[in-house]
Amino acid sequence: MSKPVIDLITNTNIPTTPPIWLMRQAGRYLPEYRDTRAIAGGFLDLCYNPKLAEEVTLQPIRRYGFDAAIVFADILLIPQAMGQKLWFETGEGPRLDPISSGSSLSLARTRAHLAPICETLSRLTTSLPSETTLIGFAGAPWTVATYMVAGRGTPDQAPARHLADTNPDAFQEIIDMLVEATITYLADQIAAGADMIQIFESWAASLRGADFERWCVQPVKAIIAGLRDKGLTTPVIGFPRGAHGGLGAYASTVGCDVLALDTDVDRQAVRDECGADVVLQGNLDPQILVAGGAALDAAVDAILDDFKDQRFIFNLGHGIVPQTPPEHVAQLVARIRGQN
Ligand code: 1CP
Repeated sequence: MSKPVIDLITNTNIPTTPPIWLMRQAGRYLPEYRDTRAIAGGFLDLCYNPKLAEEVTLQPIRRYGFDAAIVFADILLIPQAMGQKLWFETGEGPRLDPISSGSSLSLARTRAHLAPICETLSRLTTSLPSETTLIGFAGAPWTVATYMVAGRGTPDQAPARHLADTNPDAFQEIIDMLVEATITYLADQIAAGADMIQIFESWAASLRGADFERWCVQPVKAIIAGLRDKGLTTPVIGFPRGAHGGLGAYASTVGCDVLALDTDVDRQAVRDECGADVVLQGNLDPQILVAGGAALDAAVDAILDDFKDQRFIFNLGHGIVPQTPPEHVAQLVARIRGQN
């Protein structure tokens, strides 16, 4: 059977109903996810357990029939695979032993370390409905490096910016190692069965001008080129969250097939700027999904109207938040599919 998301990318037809999936669609807003995570022990145990990671990837597909499933994993597994210590503080988020160069990192064991994620993907190729697109992913090097240098999530990415400004050679070394590890990891995900790849640049907003070009654009361009050099034509979704202007140029320079838009993007401007060649994805505000009701219906209708003449994948502008009522997600899907 054909897959609506892949058909959209490979054909030029515009379907009457756009395909839909949601960033962070597997997660804490679902009671069945919380149950499975408790069985696994912790978040990282869940990521490295192919059977349970498969289960949580399938949970939102069973509930809502999304057109795509994203493998359950995290962007910070790559630094861990390179030898950096990683743990999750309950209720707070990721923690890593901070680094200021690549000297303590190694690429020797990344494939073996990340093999369980590829096993999750390979299991999903048989358990997912045949029409559901399977998405693999990685973080973009800049975004991943912001966590590696700071040792945690930061509001302004100041530690990574400081290292890039004061010791660009050391920072470049970290970025180059991430590019190489990410090409290998994504190629392995594709070999295991991923139909499509998303590259999350969640912290693009902290860089401008030449810094944005050097640390955000060039590394993602190198990753996509690295995949193409291996003969892999798998579609890639770029997501430069908070990038200031120039989204059309970003998409054409990095060479992504789909451009994911964050909540703050002006949809009409980006549609005009990108033209018909790039498939767009996005950009419902996750907070409107928490609100539900008439506000949700109106926001969905506005997006459908703005993109009615455009190849488009419905998604959020950032990940689902844990306080989202699951029934609001059902309302969203029904609205898009014209059932309410
Ligand atoms: O169960 C839990 O309590 C852990 C919460 C959680 C989950 C469900 C984390 C910790 N990661 C994930 C899974 C995850 N992360 C997925 C797969 C599932 C899906 O989308 O359905 C994906 C694609 C990610 C990607 C990810 N991790 C990003 C990029 C997207 C984004 O949200 O901007 C980032 C920045 C991370 C780091 C991370 N991992 C977890 C948290 C809480 C964070 C953010 C930390 C911070 O900066 O505050």
